[in-house]
Amino acid sequence: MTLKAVLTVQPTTPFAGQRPGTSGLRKKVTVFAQSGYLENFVQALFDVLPAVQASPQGQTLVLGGDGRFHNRVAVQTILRMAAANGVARVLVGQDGLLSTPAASAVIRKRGALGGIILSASHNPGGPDGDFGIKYNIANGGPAPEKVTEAIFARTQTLSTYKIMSGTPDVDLSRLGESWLGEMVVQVIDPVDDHAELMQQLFDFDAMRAWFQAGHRMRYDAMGAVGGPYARRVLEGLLGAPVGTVVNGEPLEDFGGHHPDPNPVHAAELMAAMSGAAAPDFGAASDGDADRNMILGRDFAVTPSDSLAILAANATLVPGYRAGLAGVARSMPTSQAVDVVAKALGVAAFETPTGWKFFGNLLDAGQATLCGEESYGTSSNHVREKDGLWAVLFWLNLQAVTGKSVEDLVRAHWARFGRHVYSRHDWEGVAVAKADQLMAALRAKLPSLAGQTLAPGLTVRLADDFAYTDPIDGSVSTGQGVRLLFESGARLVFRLSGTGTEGATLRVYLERFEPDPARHDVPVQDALADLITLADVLADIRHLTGLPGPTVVT
Ligand code: VG1
Ligand code: CO
Repeated sequence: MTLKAVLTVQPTTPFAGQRPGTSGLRKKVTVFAQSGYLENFVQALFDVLPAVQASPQGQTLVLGGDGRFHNRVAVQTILRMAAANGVARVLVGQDGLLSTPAASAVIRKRGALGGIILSASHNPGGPDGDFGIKYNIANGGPAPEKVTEAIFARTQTLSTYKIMSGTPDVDLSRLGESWLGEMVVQVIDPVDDHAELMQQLFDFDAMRAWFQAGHRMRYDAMGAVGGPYARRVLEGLLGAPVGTVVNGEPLEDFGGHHPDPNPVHAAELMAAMSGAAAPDFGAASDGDADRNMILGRDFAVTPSDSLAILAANATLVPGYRAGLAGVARSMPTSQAVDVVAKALGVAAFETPTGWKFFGNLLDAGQATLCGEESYGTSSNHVREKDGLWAVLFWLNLQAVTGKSVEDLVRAHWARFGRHVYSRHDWEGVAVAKADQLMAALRAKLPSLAGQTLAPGLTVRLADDFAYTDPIDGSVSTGQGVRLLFESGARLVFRLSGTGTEGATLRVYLERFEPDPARHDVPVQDALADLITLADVLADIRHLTGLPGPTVVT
């Protein structure tokens, strides 16, 4: 007997606070699990699509997530709602899984109208953890602000949502097609399209030979969705020994890990990469596998440096043999890549934080590589940051140059100078205090230009970063307070837009060091005067009530 799906129009009332942040709507699982919460957001999306993009009726959408707690339930709800809203076909990753870069690749390759990605990325998971949802448009990239703002506005007015009922959950464990009402649900292998794309970009023969020569690597997937992707490529296609990928099984609570690949949360990998017996190459990805951490033996690569080094060496990799059209970085990311762009004679763009701001530059062919200081790097092959892509880029460079990670970084510093860089996060700050701190800083800005705030730190420019998109002219203001000093040093303050509890103040510190003799000065020492200045200027300790930053990367 086949059960017939029944279209139900369900009354609902708006929830406050459904405005997407830096990367989608992120809240506690307990918030998302409330009856109607996810449904309202998804219906708002379907309601605004005709105005901001195209009607979802008769279209194909992509759906998947990082596998965190609530992913399975949410996928079934969204499938029922897609069917009720007239979507013709949904491509859903097996078991509801798709990494963020893979979702981007699938949207592009299959010509979908867009995709819904279920992830709170680097935020912790589990029943007490975070959940998230975001919409990506037809280019495979995060929806721009005009779309997310329209969705938010609609969440404040809607009074019903549409959903199919009367049928059991769709079986997502097997590949293939089934019907949900008039809609086709096509369960796809979550890895295939992405793995194929990687083979088009990188020198797989050279990387295979690198492993065959006995080099060793450790890839920590942090119990998140990156495991299957890394295993297929590294242990499968490249012949790396089984066990190269650790924590490779996607788990609903990430095995208790905080899936944020930085030296603090990837402490296990840091330890494994220390000492003479450590592997040659270490890497990690985050909850949705769009971030990357790159390590050599006893050596960590700063993400801003990583972007600059990939740009400087891009022509050594098949996919970028013809050179770069341009590069782009988020404002808080160090200026290391700007120096490379200058040497290459290509444009360097500076955008607000968040991958959505790179989409237009990539679509217009003005930028080839993009990156953020927050362990995010990618290129025009997708419209998201891509963890495994960055790892393979570094592997490809090691394989064709015969140099270690540390050698590659040191050679780069010797040629271009070092942009000494650190980010200090002050987490769990009361929202009112954080707002007060930023408001006080903004009020000070007009008085700062030209002032010498500490020895060697004369302000050249102090502003609240605003960005005009060079392609569509859209303007984004209030993107972070920045102080640029005559020496090239920078100090940037902004509040996180991805957290779910209190506020997080991010302080970004940067100083240029041309002298190779000083490239080994410990980073926090080299930045000590900027660290002190930041505290004095923004009264951080006093206003946050914290004795020091909670995370230093
Ligand atoms: C953080 C990072 C930002 C990144 C964003 C999403 O945002 O700073 O660079 O794009 O996370 O990354 P915020 O607003 O908290 O500083 V992911 O991997 O969480 O999607
Ligand atoms: Co992420």
